[in-house]
Amino acid sequence: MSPKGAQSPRFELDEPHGDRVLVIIPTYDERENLPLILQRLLAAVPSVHVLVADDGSPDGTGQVADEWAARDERVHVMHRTEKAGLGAAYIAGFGWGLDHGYDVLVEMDADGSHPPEQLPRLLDALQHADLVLGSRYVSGGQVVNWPKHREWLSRGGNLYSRFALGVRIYDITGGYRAYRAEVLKALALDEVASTGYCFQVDLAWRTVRAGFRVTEVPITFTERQIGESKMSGSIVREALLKVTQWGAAHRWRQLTGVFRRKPA
Ligand SMILES: Nc1nc2c(ncn2[C@@H]2O[C@H](COP(=O)(O)OP(=O)(O)OP(=O)(O)O)[C@@H](O)[C@H]2O)c(=O)[nH]1
Ligand SMILES: [Mg+2]
Repeated sequence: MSPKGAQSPRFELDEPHGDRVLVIIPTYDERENLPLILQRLLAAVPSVHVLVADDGSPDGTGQVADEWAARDERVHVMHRTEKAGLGAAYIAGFGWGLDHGYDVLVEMDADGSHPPEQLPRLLDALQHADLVLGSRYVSGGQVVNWPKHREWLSRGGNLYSRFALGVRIYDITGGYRAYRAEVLKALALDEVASTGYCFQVDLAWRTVRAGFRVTEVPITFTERQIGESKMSGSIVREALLKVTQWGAAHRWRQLTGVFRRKPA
């Protein structure tokens, strides 16, 4: 334990791990949420840097981010011109983070659903993994205040993905995760076209297929209290269609691999 460990349960990032961590927060109309999440995050893990990737939010979230960046050098802002979806914002954010030499890139929503206080758990697990998923559906994970239909949609999507893709990941749609930079450097990010939840499945699936170590740690996911969800029917349809296609392609590769294998 670090000498400060007794007084503060906070993760002393510079001491045990020495990784440069960038937390990417994509925003669209999160004017009220952004200051709350930045405050919590920078208090919980003061050594991280933050990149707010804003898609020209009409409510002025981009200006709020600029004000923070002007008074805190850990905070950076990427202004994008139009709403192009969560996936595109993350891809741009990852590119920025890799260009700036960060070792670890974290995904976190702005709406408070992903508790920054649990980030140390993800970062600790990353010492023995290449991608750590904050998971609502492993032992110790929790969902708070979510309407039942949203929880069942999420659980159903995860169950379907697990069987379609044949991976033992219980929360592959979740968006609270930490990547080692090596993973993102190895993946062909410019080929990723998924936008909604499907983006999360897409990246985890590419990570698994590339042979990296993926692990899950429990998180407490809390429904947003302020602002509106950007979840939509088209996001669900995109995920269903793509996961089915990836699963079918995977099974086909397995099957043709069996037939191509020479007898001993
Ligand atoms: N830059 C950018 N951020 C987005 C876009 N769509 C959503 N976001 C952000 O992505 C994060 C997750 O979006 P939410 O609307 O909370 O969607 P969700 O968490 O998948 O769905 P809920 O569980 O219903 O809240 C939030 O920080 C949003 O502001 C987008 O098109 N561009
Ligand atoms: Mg949300």
